[in-house]
Amino acid sequence: MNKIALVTGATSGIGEACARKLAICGYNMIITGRKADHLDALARELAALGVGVFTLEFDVRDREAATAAIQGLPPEWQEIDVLVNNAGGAWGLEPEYEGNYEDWDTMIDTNIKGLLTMTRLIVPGMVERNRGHVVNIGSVAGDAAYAGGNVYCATKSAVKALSDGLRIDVAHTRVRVTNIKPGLVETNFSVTRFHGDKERADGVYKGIQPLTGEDIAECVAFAVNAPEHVQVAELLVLATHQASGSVIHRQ
Ligand code: 8X3
Repeated sequence: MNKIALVTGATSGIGEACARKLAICGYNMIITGRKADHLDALARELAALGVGVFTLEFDVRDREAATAAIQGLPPEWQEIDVLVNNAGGAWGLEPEYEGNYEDWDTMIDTNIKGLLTMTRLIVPGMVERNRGHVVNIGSVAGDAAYAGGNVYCATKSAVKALSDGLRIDVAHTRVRVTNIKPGLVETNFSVTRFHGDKERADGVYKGIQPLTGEDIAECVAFAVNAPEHVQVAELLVLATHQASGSVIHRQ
């Protein structure tokens, strides 16, 4: 029986690339997201790779829906070996004193509370089985704040603290915890941040070759496929001409 991996926010970007990569690695995949049609299309693609696929349509912000989805998994899908907490994003780039309350709530509810909910639902089984791997998608933004990043950076700092905290709490087990911290990755990330302003989003990646979702998926696979005694605790992955969240050399 293949191992099982669950990826949240699998309908686009890093999540979609992770789902594809882990399926290629032979995992049976549970893919979750908010868009049923995207989930179905990806499920068909992954199934064609010869692995089992289960789709769960819910928003990680909806704790009741997340709980019902995970608790309602058929018995053969319940023993999740790898949880990729990917669902998240950035909304807005205003100065903190001018920020939008709704954007703040969306980021805090998705990037922090959603990740916590999934962890709370899935990690007890891992601890009980004494095996498993949690991969949290953090960010270079969690290492230091950058202009306008304020709340987004804070949520990614929280992902670092929650990854470190979980690693401590499961240190007596064989469960591993990895925090992957990407820099500039060209996905829908900036389109979301700028509320659909594609031109402004494109500007973020002007003059620099950004990372791709696939680059990050490779890092996830590296951590997950490492020998059992190896725990990749953290990986900071930047574009070559990026030195930090705020230092980017553009050509
Ligand atoms: C995404 C990376 O540098 O745009 O988390 O914040 S950055």
